[in-house]
Amino acid sequence: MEPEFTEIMATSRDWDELLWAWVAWRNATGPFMKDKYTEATSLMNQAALDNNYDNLGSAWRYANYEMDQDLIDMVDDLYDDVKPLYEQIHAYVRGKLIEAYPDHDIDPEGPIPAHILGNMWAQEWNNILDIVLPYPDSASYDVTEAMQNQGYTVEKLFRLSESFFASLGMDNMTDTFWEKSMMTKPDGRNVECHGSASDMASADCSDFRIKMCTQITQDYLQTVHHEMGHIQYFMQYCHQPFVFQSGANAAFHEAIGDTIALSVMSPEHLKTIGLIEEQGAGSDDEQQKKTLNFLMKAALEKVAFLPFGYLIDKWRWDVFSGEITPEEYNTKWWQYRIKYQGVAPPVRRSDDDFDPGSKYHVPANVPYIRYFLSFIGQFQFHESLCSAAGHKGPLHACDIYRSKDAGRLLMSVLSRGSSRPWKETMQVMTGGKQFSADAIKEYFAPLTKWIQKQNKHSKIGW
Ligand code: X8Z
Ligand code: ZN
Repeated sequence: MEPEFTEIMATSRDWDELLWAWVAWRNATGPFMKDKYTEATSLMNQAALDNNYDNLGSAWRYANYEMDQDLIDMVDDLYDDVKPLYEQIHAYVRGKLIEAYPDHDIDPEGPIPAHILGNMWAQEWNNILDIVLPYPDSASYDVTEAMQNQGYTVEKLFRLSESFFASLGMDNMTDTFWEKSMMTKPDGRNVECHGSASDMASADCSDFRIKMCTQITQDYLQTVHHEMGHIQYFMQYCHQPFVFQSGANAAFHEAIGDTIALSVMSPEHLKTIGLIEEQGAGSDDEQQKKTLNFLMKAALEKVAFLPFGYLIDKWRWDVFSGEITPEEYNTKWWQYRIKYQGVAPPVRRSDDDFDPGSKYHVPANVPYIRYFLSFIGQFQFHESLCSAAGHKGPLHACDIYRSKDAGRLLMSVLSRGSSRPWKETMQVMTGGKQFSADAIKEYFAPLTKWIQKQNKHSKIGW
């Protein structure tokens, strides 16, 4: 997968090549897993039952949120709240893809073929920004090229992230971190490349490590911050009794690095670190074009992800409860992909295929709803850190760099670990007890207004 297939999916604009990679990855993963997955599900359900849970889904919801049906209701409500925003982005992107691939009839009122969105699972779409950019003559905020032109190294990405956290008054990475992390793909042996951060539970709080196969692209810059957010969390709650050495809930853990990255990737900050050129303020009109370009890039990352983040565990919860039977695994998978994401398989799928198996977290058995909640919560966190930092102006323009006040608030939240119920920690962080889509909607409000106008004559939905 990394780096070759990741790169093809991100950069190729050749329909057939993309299709080849899309099918090859699924052929190489799913079919071998299907029977094992069925067996593992039944064993894990039995274990959940033995521990007095209804099934594994219920055990996961309880372990990560101390909730069960109320968690399902909560994410359903959040999804309903962001759906109109997603549908607008979806319709706009579909229109642009129809222009970009004129020889393939993409239905202007249907789902989008899943292989042309810049990512193997169509989970984030920022890699097709070039196709979708609202104002191609104005600045684009994709920094991959700038990073490569400036000779960025992997170590530089990690140091950049470390220094942002440090600017808030937080700790640097430990010596052991630098010695024992795996930051690039090694030669001569196979490794699991999917990014991860590990708390090695050393008594003196010194051993924390990241494992990644880092390349010099914007996606990896994002992932470096994501993983370092996990490490900062580990370090901040390390003094807690062992049982409290975890996130307020699983979604908090996922949201910390991403929250920081919202500042790092802001236009202001990218100028500060020289990844985009300092341009004169320009006319109001020019300024607005730049803002829309920037927000489009961010929406392709953050809004496009939401239904994907939602449906993986929708599917697994239904698998674990028995609502979906093994014979229906792949059919239902695609029903959910079409229903929630509005993406369709580019070639016929069969019952022998097992397409959920192509996504790391399914065979690795990592719950996924945490990312859906993180992608909503990180905007709430960003908003409250920005207000702690005294930011004035639109949310998307905020950069909390060097704000010790924002750092103090963040550390007060991280250092609690899971020693308090998450709703109480949410209140410390945001002033309210709940996840709410208000912040993400506010962040994208200028884009939403613009895109609604562009979509006036398009069908919304599929
Ligand atoms: O798996 C991850 C992290 C490790 S916790 C790299 N993420 C999800 C994914 O890659 O599918 C981060 C965003 C969503
Ligand atoms: Zn993570």
